[in-house]
Amino acid sequence: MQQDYTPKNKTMSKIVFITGASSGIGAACARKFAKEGYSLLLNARSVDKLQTLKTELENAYNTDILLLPFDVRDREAAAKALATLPEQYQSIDILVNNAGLALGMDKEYEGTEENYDTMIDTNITALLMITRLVVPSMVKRGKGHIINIGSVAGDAAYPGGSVYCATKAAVKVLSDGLRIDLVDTPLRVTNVKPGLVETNFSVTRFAGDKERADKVYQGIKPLTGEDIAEVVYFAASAPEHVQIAEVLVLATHQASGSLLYRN
Ligand code: 8X3
Repeated sequence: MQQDYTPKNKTMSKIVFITGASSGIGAACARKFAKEGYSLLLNARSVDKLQTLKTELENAYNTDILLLPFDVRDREAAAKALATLPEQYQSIDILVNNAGLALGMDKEYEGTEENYDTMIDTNITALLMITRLVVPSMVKRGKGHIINIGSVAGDAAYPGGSVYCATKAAVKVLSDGLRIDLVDTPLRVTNVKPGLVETNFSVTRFAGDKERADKVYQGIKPLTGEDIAEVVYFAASAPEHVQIAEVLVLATHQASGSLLYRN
């Protein structure tokens, strides 16, 4: 994919790198940070979806955007993309580790190996590997913020959520561990834990079954990707001495991963 690296803005503004940016919470974060004047590094698997988002954002805001189309599970592709960033995009200020998914709602002893591998590889291993690739240069520069998109699902297991919940519990522990490891640096680590957010999350979870996915949001007003992007941006824009370590964001009629009130 040929891209023009010439920045529109002579002095590049702060740079945010968002994984899984082509839809849902990731795309909402891209819109919010672009609106606030950030330059964007946008990752997802689909070049077409990324390109559509890039065009939308470039038309709406004065922003510089570079697309990094690779599967976050592909370590070689991730390492290559980050090692060959054009110079003006190398100083990443904020990493939003958003790429993640749930597949199925099976009992732990009945789900497929493939679904389990995909969730664990994407939600845990890839998040860790992207962190491993990005954070050393932040440490060297003494500047940076890692924002992991966890989930209320990481707080406790719910029926049919065993493996997904386990991956989000891992995101919490990786966030806490990273915060410990960076305590002697100016870097900050935030774990944003959304509850019910209406995106393509449930359509993906139910393998494209839109009717089943729609039922998840029936009788309750869910959060939107934009609601979560506002929280992510709040954490990112807090004064430098303020580290928003963890935020649980629920719909008003949601009390936990397994308790919702529907009317
Ligand atoms: C998504 C939240 O409650 O649908 O991470 O698992 S939930």
